[in-house]
Amino acid sequence: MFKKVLIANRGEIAVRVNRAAHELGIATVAIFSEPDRASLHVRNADESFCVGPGAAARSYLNIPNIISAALISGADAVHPGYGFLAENARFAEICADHGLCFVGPAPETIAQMGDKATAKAIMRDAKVPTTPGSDILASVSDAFVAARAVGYPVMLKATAGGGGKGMRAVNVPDDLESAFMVAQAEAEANFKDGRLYLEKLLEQPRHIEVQVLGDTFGNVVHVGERDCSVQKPSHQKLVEEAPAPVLGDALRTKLHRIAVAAARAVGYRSAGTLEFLVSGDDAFFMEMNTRIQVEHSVTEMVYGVDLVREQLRIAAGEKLELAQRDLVARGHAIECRINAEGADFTPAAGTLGDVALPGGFGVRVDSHAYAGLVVSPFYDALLAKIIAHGRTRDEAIERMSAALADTHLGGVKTTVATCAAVMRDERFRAGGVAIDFLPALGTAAAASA
Ligand code: MV4
Repeated sequence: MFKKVLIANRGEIAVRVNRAAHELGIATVAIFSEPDRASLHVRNADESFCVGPGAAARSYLNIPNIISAALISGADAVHPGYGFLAENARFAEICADHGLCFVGPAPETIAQMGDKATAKAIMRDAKVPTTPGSDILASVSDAFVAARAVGYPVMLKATAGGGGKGMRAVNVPDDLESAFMVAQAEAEANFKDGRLYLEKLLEQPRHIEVQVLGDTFGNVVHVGERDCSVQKPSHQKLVEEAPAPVLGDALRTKLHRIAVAAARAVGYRSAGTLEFLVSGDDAFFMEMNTRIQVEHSVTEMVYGVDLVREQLRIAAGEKLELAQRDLVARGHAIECRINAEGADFTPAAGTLGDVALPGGFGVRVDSHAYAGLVVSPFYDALLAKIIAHGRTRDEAIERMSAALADTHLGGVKTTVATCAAVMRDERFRAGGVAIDFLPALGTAAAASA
């Protein structure tokens, strides 16, 4: 096992990785930006290095400084968490070049899955169902031919995208040319890569993703699915749950089987997620995330598996501890993301005053929040993840509602009330809402206010 791991992240995930490392007897090195000096992840780590000023580009994305911190501290591994450098193939390669084990898949896998059109082509070749659509579009006239072939409405997507940037829905041929130009410009501006492809637009799909684990010996298991359909207009998730509600056993089993086949097809190592859009009885591969995800905790609650521990063990060359038959879902878990955000999900900065987080039977809180924490505008607004586990989905919802009522975060606006409104909502309680649920709820709340 590793002796020392550098955690190339901040916030709740840095705290989470620190904990898993300590449980395995691994010493930890935190990195921090100047405004993060007093952070919980810094306090909890065995040693720490300042890697630059507040702007992420100069600290948490500053590869030379992070590598220097790892080498000076004598770390033998780097855990990237999520966001920042987690899906940067070049960073993974640079770690290896410096004798540091990157806790994640091979750089080539990160690069292949990072290019969405390439990922889709690989999955199609591996017989994974993909949304009908085109390869890279060389021109607007290519787009007209492809759109006519799959039939309107269509979705234009940036191959360097993911998460919704450079994406445009097109309902009629008349709108295709301008949408193409806008999507291309957006992709070029955001990713320095304006290449687009298109797909048949799926109506009211659900976002269902499957957790996988692969080791260096070619063993691959799935750890069930999560429903992450409750998303903000910015495509950020707000509420996630496992297992997915109102999903037939046949489709559930099929998703699990497809995910394992997909992970095997790319020789996947570490924890990864296959994202699907589910529409009726059809499921289509959307993207593969080659990192630990924010919402990994709902899977952990239902399966009793520590996914970060598994990532560390796999990276150290150990075999998967669990066979597929040992992985049995128990009950239901729901996660609410508590962000420092005002109405309409606009970022809220400030200093946390009063902090009282929930707890008790079946409640888990992953957080770096403490009274006096300065919530800066530099980073992701996530303050805490509240996870409620119950024997049934109804029990998990009631437990979450009670936990949210016990959540007090003074000094900044948060998503607590929005999450509570989701828990009360009849459509959410019935289960199986589509991706347009939260934007519609937001509109309804605004109309009644
Ligand atoms: C789609 C789609 C409908 N049809 N693709 C959004 C982010 C990116 N990862 C893919 N996304 C979508 N792709 C086709 N062919 C609808 C979305 C989408 C979405 C997907 C998951 C969760 C929330 C979403 C919100 C809006 C659009």
